[in-house]
Amino acid sequence: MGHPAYKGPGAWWGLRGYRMNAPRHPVGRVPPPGVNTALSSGALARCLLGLAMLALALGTVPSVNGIMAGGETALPADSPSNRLDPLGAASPFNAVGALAINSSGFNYRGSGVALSPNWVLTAGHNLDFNDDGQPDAGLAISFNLPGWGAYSAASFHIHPDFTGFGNPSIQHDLGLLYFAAPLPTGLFFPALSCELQLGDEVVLVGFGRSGYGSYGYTTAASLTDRRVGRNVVDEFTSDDRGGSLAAVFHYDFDAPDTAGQAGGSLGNDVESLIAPGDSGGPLLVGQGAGYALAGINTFTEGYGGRFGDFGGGIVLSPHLDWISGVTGLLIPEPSGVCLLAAGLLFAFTRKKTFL
Ligand SMILES: [Ca+2]
Ligand SMILES: [Ca+2]
Repeated sequence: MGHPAYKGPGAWWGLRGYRMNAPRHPVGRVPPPGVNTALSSGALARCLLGLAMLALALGTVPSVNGIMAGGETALPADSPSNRLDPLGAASPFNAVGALAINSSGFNYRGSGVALSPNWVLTAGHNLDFNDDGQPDAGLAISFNLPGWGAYSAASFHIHPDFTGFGNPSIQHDLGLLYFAAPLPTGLFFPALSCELQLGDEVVLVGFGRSGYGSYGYTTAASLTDRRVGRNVVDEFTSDDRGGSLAAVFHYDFDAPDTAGQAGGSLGNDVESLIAPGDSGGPLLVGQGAGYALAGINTFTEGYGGRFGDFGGGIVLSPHLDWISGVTGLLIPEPSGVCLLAAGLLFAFTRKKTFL
């Protein structure tokens, strides 16, 4: 169920008290599994790319389901494999890649989204494992795009107001990766000029762990398994440096028996929560035939991916100037135009799934 709407700057602390027993986790710091399947590519991917481009042109972007699956025995039936995006290079989410991160000799997994041929946006904490708010010395990251390949980042940039995760704040948790050699042609970069609103139905994309809302994680994070899910924005926390700008978004992982209720589940095979390894992945809203980037997923609160846990991340619109300043990308002023388009898109595509 949705928790109470955000009522002002003081509500954040009440919220923290309410969740005092629910540990907050960055969702990028997971060791890799022992074996990583090689990325696939080739004729099938090119064929699927053509189909996806046709689908985009016709306004029929496939609707797909979540990262954490629903209840194991609830209906509609669901599973982690049901939440996979199998389209590889042809996916409308083909700009969302997995991060293979090495810092101080340890390997981690995360997610990120390409903004342009040379820039990828992710969570700041994916670049900062000693929590000092700065990219770690000797950091090495490859960006893995299913159906395309792996690409090595040349340099790293963390938002200047990021303190290190929870050290003391989780806000401004954004990082940029620069690629000296361009990423492949054909990526569907998300639009950046969208203002996130309470109640928005959002799409979550990432390469993190999956499992069942009934009892938690059952799969590892990977460089190949991109999953896509949905939820509804329940609440914002305002900027902890002052002002009223929405800085952090929150949503809850509703159990299937709340489907149809106000603030309840979007359906057992739709409602989702992010999980370890999804950190840095995008929070998207529909915009026309594509998607706009409205936030970056950075944390969960709760008990290991179960119903009743919370997810959240960084609202992007206050940071577009920073992104533009670092990358040189020209970004239009945010507008609410995408929201109407989102409603139309979701109404049009709700019955379609990848599988
Ligand atoms: Ca650091
Ligand atoms: Ca929810």
